[in-house]
Amino acid sequence: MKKVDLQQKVVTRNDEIAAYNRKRFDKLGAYVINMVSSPGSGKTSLIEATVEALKDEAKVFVITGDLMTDNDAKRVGRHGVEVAQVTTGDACHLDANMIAEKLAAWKSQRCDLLFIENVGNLVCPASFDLGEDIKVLLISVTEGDDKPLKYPPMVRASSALVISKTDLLPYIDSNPQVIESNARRIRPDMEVFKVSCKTGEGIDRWIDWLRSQLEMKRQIQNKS
Ligand SMILES: Nc1nc2c(ncn2[C@@H]2O[C@H](COP(=O)(O)OP(=O)(O)O)[C@@H](O)[C@H]2O)c(=O)[nH]1
Ligand SMILES: [Mg+2]
Repeated sequence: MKKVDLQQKVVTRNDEIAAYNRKRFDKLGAYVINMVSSPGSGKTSLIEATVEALKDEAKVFVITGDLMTDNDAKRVGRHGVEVAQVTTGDACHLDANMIAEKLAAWKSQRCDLLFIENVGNLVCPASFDLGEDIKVLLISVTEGDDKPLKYPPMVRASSALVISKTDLLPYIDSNPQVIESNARRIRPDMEVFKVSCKTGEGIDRWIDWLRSQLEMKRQIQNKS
């Protein structure tokens, strides 16, 4: 019983800080994506491809999260955008306070798109709001078509699903239609993309959708 109370308190405190982050993001004009997946699904690769496509038309920032190393920050930084690494030590997810600390160090007054790459984990990041606009879930075709059914809280929390590494389909037993329909059983309104960062297949549609999301956020902010 005590454990449940403590967990509830932690999540409530996190939600308060996430609300503060959300205000900061709105001030910066940032559309914020919390990228979630199991380790190795291709989060950093998709962020790199997206940064390359959008960096001349939008101010993009990236926060990468891992238990150890700044490998991902280095990878993304090579594309010429501002990037900060959070190393969580032994924590299996990012929390709102880790993001608030990075925000406090920011000098920039404007950002159009912020990617937060969460720690690779299909469980805990579902419970921790960072102040983002949306969560985007990646599931690669190598992970097993039933994964959406096994991790329903993460699917429910995510507005979009990216089925990644489609270039590997000829070599493995996977059907992306089944991954999609399993995800839609849990969240019918999900936006679904099928992409390969290796061949570039599907990246254009992802980028066009992101552009429409950025425009929508701009219009909402102009009205308020
Ligand atoms: N074949 C193939 N490999 C990919 C693709 N995207 C990422 N990878 C590889 O998958 C591994 C993990 O990718 P990474 O972006 O680091 O995943 P993360 O851990 O989710 O950030 C790396 O070896 C990538 O080169 C893809 O579309 N096709
Ligand atoms: Mg990564």
